[in-house]
Amino acid sequence: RQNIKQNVIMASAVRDILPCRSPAAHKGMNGRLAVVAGSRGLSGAAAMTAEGALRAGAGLVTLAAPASLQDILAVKLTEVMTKPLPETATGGISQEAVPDIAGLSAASDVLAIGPGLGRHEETAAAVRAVIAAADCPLVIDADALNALVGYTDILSECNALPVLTPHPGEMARLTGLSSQAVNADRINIARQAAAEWGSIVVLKGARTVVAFPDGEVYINTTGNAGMATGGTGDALTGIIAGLIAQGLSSHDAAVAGVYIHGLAGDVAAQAGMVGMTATDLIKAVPAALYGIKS
Ligand code: B4P
Ligand code: MG
Repeated sequence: RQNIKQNVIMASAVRDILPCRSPAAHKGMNGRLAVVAGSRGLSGAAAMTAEGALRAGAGLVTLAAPASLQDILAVKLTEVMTKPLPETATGGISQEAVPDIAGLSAASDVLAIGPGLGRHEETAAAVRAVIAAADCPLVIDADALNALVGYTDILSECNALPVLTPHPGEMARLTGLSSQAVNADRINIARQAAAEWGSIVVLKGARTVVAFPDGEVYINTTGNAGMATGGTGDALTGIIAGLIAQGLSSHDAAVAGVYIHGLAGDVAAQAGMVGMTATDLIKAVPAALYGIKS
């Protein structure tokens, strides 16, 4: 175990990983990305995930959300396409949404699922069906992680290595530990989970840990306490998916994504750390990308 690679994420490595935009690029070359997110009262999480993906450079982003959120999402979002999904009486996606999402995933380079979906059991079952059937790479966050509590074995049915992005509270639910116990041994817990679930595990918080099934671990150094505010996790989900859409492997997108996300938080904090918002961070992603490349 002692010999397993443990790395700090370096700017130079992220620079090498990031895609170079061809001067002749068109939007079709920068990937098609689908986001499955949102429920009644949680439209912001869905919007921020989609915007994080766009700001990371994804070409075309489609947000699939419960039908009753369509009007509000159309006002919030300008560049993102929306797809209305069948919903439960409580305003979360229903089982009938599963074939629609399967069709969307077949036409997408990556699917980000989870932010703001809510915890209704029918929604959770639909999420599990989507994860088991998806035929593109997945980024799994928030309520899609909650849907996996007791069902992590379905992750082995994924075609590509899924990226899971739990905060310590979500990791605690998935492992049965307390969040204090998770935080007390972050590297080993992320590493064990990655091996057990056959997944890339991004354990968030100050010094986010990215762990791979072979035991390789990366620790992030960007970011600041101003990011401890609602929605920054949704932005990360979008950023990682946005990098996969542009052709990065899930491995490279997870490593580069957490670095870029933290750097965007650092850029946003230059205007004041306390009181910065997730929207400020999302708007700073292009400057963070530019800073890494130049
Ligand atoms: P939820 O209510 O599920 O919150 P959320 O919708 O997931 O919020 P969001 O998506 O914006 O934030 P996320 O944490 O995903 O859960 C919140 C609850 O979870 C808390 O009340 C708490 O109980 C528990 N919890 C969360 N974080 C915890 C922690 N570190 N220790 C113990 N319990 C915790 O994403 C936030 C993003 O900001 C991540 O990318 C993270 O790495 C970054 N970030 C946050 N604080 C940072 C810091 N100090 N330095 C650098 N980066 C930081
Ligand atoms: Mg979150």
